[in-house]
Amino acid sequence: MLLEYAAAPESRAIVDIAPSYGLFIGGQWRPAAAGAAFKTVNPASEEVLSEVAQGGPADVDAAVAAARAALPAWSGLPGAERAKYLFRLARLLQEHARELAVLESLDNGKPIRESRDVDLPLAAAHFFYYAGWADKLAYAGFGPSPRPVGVAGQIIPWNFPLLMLAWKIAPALACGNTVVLKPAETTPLTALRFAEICQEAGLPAGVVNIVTGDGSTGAALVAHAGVDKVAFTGSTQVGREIARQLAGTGRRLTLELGGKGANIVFEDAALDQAVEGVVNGIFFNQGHVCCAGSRLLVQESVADELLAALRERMATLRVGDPLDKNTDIGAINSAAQLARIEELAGAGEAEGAQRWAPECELPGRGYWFAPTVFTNVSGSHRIAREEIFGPVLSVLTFRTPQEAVVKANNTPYGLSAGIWTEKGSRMLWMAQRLRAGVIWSNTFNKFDPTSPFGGYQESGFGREGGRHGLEPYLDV
Ligand code: TXE
Repeated sequence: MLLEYAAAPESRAIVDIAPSYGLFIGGQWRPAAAGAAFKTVNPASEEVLSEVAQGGPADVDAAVAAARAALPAWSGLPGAERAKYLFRLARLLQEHARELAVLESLDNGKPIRESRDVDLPLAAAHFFYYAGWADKLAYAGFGPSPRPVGVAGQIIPWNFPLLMLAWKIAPALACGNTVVLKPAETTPLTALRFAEICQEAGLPAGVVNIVTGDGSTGAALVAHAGVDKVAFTGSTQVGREIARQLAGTGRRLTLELGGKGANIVFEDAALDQAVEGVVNGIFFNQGHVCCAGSRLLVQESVADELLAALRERMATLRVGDPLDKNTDIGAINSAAQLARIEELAGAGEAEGAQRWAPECELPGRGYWFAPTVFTNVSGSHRIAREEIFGPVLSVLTFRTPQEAVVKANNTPYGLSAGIWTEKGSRMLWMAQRLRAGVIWSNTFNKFDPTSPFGGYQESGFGREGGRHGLEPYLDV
């Protein structure tokens, strides 16, 4: 399917989507051993984009064997040589950025402005950053000759498909590991395009293997004894299962799971900026963000003023065609995710919270959800406790900084938080007391490859990004 997107004229991107894709194993493309396949659809139109191989245990076995066969040569390369490949991958991501951004928006539903300005630049930046580490591992504080762990089994979600791939693959390769990566079943296309980019970069066969499929494919990868280290980003429920499965096997694991981030606005904050931060915190990427600021904690004295400004701002958000660069909120990634969001929003109303959304016309086909805010929320409500993973904000109020800390920490998660105040001492006081792996001040959803990212408690363990992101992939 050759598509030229008039709606994204600035990119003139032509995306070439094949009618079907195989698995990328040992540098070769092949159908699934059992011949199974699944369809990936455009969530904005419900049209089938392509048919993709459904990897089974035999395919996982072949991919792990290919990764193991490639390991001695890859890990034996001098770091500077591995770095050259990573730099090449980074540059190729930049060269193909326009096309990849359109492909990501088609398969995922996210606004083209975000895939173009956030996902793609950050994915390339991760490869550049970890390329820089490949020949400096001896200086990274892991002893004079840290070794790669071996074959990494990496399972990623659908909210930032290519970016999560970069977070997983770049540090693994820099440290000399080889990889079997399973993309999410609703968003396999950019990972498959990345496999072609690996070929273009001349990456040795078997260093990166892409096995598409659903949860059963992921489970086969986790169960495979030839996988030395599992890296998983996804739901807390599946993360728990994987932790159980790996317990006692001696195989390594990092988990990046859900969140219920608090965006905390004090009365002395620059309220207009805070409104932008709250909007970005929950409506960026349709709220399909593990570190989303899905709970707004606002100081009582400015709650009315802030909420009025927030509603006004929400009324300007444009929901619709992900390929239109004026779109703010794209399509919900799947029918299943839309159903989950609707169920939780329904629970919010049933438990007595007050629901508000601006009037906006949603397209007739595809999966859509209007930006929504709940007030009169109590800490015990499901919408205050459970990850909605959609454009739905729950608002709570507080009077004192102490109360803000208690309410923000009243969650089984611990991934992110935001603090809005003009007072530096208050910001530091809060940051020391919030149980969250990432804390932003007077901003939100800012990412950088030099910064470690990860959670506490049910948000998982292990860090990705920065020097800390090397740790899971090295034996000291
Ligand atoms: O996640 P799953 P789902 C949260 C978010 C969302 C909910 C459900 O709240 O509403 O999870 O999303 C693979 N063994 N997050 O159902 O199932 C699966 O194929 C091994 C937060 O999509 O966890 C996909 O590749 N792998 C999160 C990946 O796991 C398995 C991002 C994630 O899918 C598996 C996504 C199994 N038994 C969802 N079952 C975040 N932290 O950002 C599934 N998978």
